[in-house]
Amino acid sequence: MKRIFSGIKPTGHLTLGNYLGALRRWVEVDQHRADALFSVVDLHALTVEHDPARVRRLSRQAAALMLAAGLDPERCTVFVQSHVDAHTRLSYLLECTATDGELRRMIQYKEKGTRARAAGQSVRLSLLTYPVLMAADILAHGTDEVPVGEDQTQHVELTRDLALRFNQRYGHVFTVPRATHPPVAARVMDLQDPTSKMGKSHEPGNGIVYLLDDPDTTRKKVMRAVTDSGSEVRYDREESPGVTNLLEILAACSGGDPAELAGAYRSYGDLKRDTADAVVELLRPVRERHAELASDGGGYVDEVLRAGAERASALARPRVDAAYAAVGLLPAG
Ligand code: ATP
Ligand code: LTN
Repeated sequence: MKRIFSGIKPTGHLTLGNYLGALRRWVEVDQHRADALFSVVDLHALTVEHDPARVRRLSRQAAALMLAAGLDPERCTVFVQSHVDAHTRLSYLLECTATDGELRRMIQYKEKGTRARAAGQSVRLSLLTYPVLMAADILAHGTDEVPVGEDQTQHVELTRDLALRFNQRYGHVFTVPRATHPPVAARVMDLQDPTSKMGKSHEPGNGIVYLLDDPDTTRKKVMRAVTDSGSEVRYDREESPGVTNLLEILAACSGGDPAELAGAYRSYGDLKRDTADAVVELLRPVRERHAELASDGGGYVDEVLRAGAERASALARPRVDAAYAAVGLLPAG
């Protein structure tokens, strides 16, 4: 059976981008067709300045939202990355496989590093090495497929390179994974700045729809989305990024094709109204189930995470042990 692995960082409240680009596919497709593991990758949240209490709160909330969105612990494994030692254990071996040049080329490192410096903050070394930990997350579990948004393509490519290099040097230990993306909305853009990605760690504002926003707020954000000069509804990322973003979101919500949908609209107002309705209805059940889960004080979520960590640890340990042996480290006994 195919193995699938993916993760979400507790760096902010989950957004519509996280949902359309990743989580929704995990729920609707991936958990039904493979042995799938989904992780709150909390160690990755420490690569930028963070508040410990907030990371703790957001980790619980991310796990609860993953379950509220429909991940079923009977079908897949849901766990917190830091509960499974294999990830950091393997990360070190992969740091001995990757080169510093490779990591300095990562777009996310360049972007986030620039942002941190501009804010007068130092850049943590872990921001540079973070794609190696991500590779370890993936490779520790013998992953075949990594369902992610488009922004993660480069990191999964690096993971493939590291797996191939390691296997070539030390013998076959790792499966070489590939990234999969949703057919539309693999890169949801900020509604106020449709040339930049909707990111959960960005400064909150009207451009970001959070899964837990109430329907009125969601509607207002979509209705206020920046569109383009002109009035023709065109599906064209370069020339019409704002409208194209709305078309992608609407298509993802309604199961349509964004280019075809463009032909059905005469005005931006109608497009916004339909998109707002579609987003509100799509997120309604997730918000409702999240409220139910939150009302039991988190006991159910904690139990799912405990069982998930146990299964994930058992799954990863033999492969990471094999990697340790392959590079020439003595077995512990
Ligand atoms: P951060 O702002 O801290 O970088 P993020 O919002 O990019 O966070 P992650 O936790 O890094 O979110 O990503 C979880 C998953 O959601 C990944 O598969 C990522 O590709 C996907 N994703 C994140 N933002 C978007 C987006 N705007 N459009 C589509 N997919 C997205
Ligand atoms: N780097 C990813 C989060 C992430 C991930 C993973 C995704 C960490 N480990 C393993 C897929 C598989 C991000 O920034 N979205």
